[in-house]
Amino acid sequence: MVNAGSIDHLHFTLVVATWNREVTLALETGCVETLLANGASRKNITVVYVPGSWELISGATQALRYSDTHAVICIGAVIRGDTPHFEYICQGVTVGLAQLCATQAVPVIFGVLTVDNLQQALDRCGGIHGNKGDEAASTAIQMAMLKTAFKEPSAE
Ligand code: RBF
Repeated sequence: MVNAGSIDHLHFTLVVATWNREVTLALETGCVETLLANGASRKNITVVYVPGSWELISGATQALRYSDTHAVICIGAVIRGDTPHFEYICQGVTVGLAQLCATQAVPVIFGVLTVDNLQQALDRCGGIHGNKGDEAASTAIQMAMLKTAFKEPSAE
């Protein structure tokens, strides 16, 4: 549990890539369950889908521009293949989302697995290494609450 106080007024947006859907479905489910377990209201959780992790950048940009969300959680799974494509996608998505983090006040959470094979992905979406979707949700809650800290009068 994240010790964050009440979060039922906060709005969370998940942008989920459907490439490697078995993995991103498990990440998405873990993420939503953790948000709900920490007190998020189901009506304040929006889930939208994009084709691949590359499109997470546009999806997150649109969520920031067209909604009043308190945090955007990007979920994807990039699995290394036989071509350099993996490197290009990973770098593009990482840089693109980092750019949003650096320029937007609403937090953008990086819930993207970048792994060598499917087993490594399965290990991280409900397997031996936990579920990175859960971690993305906890991070989103913490970061969405941060704004409140700046607005509270400081204790003298
Ligand atoms: N998207 C993913 O989210 N994960 C992948 O592992 C992945 N591998 C790809 C491999 C190739 C060769 C191509 C062409 C695309 C891949 N994509 C993957 C899709 C990519 O993120 C994007 O949706 C497309 O390139 C269309 O812009």
